Amino acid sequence: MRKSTLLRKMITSPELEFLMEAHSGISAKIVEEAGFKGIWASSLSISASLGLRDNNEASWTQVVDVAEYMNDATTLPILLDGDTGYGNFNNARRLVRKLESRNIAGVCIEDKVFPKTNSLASRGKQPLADISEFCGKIRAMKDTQVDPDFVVVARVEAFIAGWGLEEALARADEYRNAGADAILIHSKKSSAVEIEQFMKAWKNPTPVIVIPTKYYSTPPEKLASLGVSTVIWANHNLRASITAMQRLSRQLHDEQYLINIEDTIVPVGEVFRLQGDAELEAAEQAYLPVAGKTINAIILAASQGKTLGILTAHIPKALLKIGGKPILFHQIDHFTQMGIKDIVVVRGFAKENVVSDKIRTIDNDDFRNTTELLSLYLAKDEIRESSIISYGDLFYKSYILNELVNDDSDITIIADADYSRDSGYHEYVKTSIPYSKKLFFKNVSLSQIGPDLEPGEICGEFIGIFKLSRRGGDIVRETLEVMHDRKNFGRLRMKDLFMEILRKHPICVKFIKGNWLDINTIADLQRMDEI
Ligand code: SPV
Ligand code: MG
Repeated sequence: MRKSTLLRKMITSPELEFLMEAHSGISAKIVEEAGFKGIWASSLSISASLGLRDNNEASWTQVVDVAEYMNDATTLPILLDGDTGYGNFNNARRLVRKLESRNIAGVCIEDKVFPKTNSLASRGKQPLADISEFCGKIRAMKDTQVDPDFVVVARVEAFIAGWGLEEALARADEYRNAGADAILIHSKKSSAVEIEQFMKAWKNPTPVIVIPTKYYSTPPEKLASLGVSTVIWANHNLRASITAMQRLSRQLHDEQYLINIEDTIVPVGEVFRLQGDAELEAAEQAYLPVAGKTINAIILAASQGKTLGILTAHIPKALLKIGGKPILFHQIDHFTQMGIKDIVVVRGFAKENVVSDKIRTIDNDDFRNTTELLSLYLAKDEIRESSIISYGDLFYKSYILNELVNDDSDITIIADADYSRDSGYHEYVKTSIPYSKKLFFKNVSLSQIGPDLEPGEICGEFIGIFKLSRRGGDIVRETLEVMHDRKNFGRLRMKDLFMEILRKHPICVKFIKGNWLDINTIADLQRMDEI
């Protein structure tokens, strides 16, 4: 059922119905969870929660924006307190169009003059609108609405302005004739005397709504017996939250300690629940890349990086900073942004510095005598359904990771066709087809890998990141077990693993061109900062 239809049913039902005030998305949600059937988007509460006065200080578009947040947060229909309609008939009908487009169920306008003053304020006059001008406004609003159930409530302020019963009745009757779906008769007396007079004299079928803020001791049964259709609790969530916030702020200011506070307020988890976190979690399951759900990452970050001298005297090279952030944490951020939250780091040198609540760790305490292959061996049981293995000193653009995540070969390594020929250690690759632009991001298979390839054979350079499917993981684990028996295992490199695998299984190569660096020298580090 449309929200407008729900609201219309409420105000025309023979039962006494209640609209509860809300002024924000979260308060709208709270009202719904309490069991109410409809919401009053109060101008007093909305303006106050914005830190403004209820004198049209908030622009009408700002009010409509708040109403939209409220509407998004609840399935309940909202009756917006539209003050005077924010101008003449033209402004009021434009308001109707905007409210309809944002699925607000109805609007109440009051017969005062823009800018209006809150009806309960002791300060300020309450000049009333000209009756015929206000009737024109109602007609314009009714003529504009597209949804026949959109509700227009006409609010009579004759009692508020001190004009008495006769004026109130005359106005209500005119507004009914102009097409109002309901009359809101307002009073600021501390008893319901004016409401009682009005209801006894009101012989029309048009429903009547009241706001008993000031005559709060009047029981709802009394209002029901007078024939009132709907009661608005107009500002009580706002006032309750002010009471709570004042009490808490004072206490925390005085005590400067949370110990006595924590149990008196909702846990943060309740905030998350009200924000609809569970829905987002379910949506993530449904919509994030499939690989992201089961993929995990293993970062090999045990080595010190001696060639970097003083820079790595106390931290491993994976913790060198680029743009103020350690390289390792650039990687961790790339992974988490891809939805890969299961991250294991194999640490070794200065391992006490490699800590984060985003990672688990495995220690390669023999890091001085071993290479990245032994680190991988230590982490082999972490290779699961789909795993990305990466060197810890690798700095790369995140699209490279994206390409790997979406690759479904069993073993895929990334190679840079724009390879370096400096004197450092590089694992060059020879592939089934040499790199060409047409190949960009297509897979080819690895024929050979190592530092000693003939220049004419080199197609690219392994950059230190690869992905394994479940089957690829099994192959790597089995191969590592076989190789582990060799005496010099601790000195073998990743290329030895790949060459061993190639004896029985293919390895895919994805080519990139640049957009990454590893760090072996201070010059590398400077280049990274330039990037
Ligand atoms: C509101 O809630 O903003 C109202 C009711 O308009 S009253 O504050 O009584 O004017
Ligand atoms: Mg108001």
